[in-house]
Amino acid sequence: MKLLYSSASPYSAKCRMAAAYLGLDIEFVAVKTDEEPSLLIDNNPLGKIPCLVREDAPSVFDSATIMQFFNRDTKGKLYPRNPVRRTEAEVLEALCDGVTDCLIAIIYERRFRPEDKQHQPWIDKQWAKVERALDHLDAHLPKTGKSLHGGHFALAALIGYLDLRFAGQWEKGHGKLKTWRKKFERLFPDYEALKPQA
Ligand SMILES: N[C@@H](CCC(=O)N[C@@H](CS)C(=O)NCC(=O)O)C(=O)O
Repeated sequence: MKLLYSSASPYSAKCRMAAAYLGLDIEFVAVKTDEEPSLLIDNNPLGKIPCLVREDAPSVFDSATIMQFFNRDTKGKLYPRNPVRRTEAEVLEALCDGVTDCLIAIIYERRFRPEDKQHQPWIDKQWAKVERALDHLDAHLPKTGKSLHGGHFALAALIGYLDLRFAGQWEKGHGKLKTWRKKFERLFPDYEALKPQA
């Protein structure tokens, strides 16, 4: 299997970290989404990463679906079996991915629109969602024991993306999230190599 990714992509980082944690035999293939290579659009018409390309089987996207595929492929090693804990892990992942959606929307507004067409109130609305969600996460940090789950990887990918693109803008009032990142790094030493990076 091949996982199409880019090094800065937070959704890709989530899946790459999970794959490494599970010890899956997957080749990571870097792609440039802007160039729309056929390897990507033939496997995901949306032209988005991450995308898992399988031999003799349809490709799998998006990142949450890939995580569930990894979980089934490892007979349940990526999410808790207990139904209450499982729902908590999935909601945590949905929240972190949702914050990431807001951050990506801000980045794309600035990157793809000419300066005079960028709409600051819309950017501000996205940032308000980010702040609200970070406040919530800081106040409700997930428990992190020896075994990690999909929600932990989503949170670690989100923090890595904040560090990469919004350094100096997100940390104030979110000290517990910063401490959590250090704890996560100790439990998952590959974080430094796999977190979103330029
Ligand atoms: N909901 C999707 C979002 C994926 C996504 O937006 N990925 C970005 C890179 S971080 C992308 O491929 N952007 C290229 C594009 O939108 O054309 C997921 O969780 O996989």
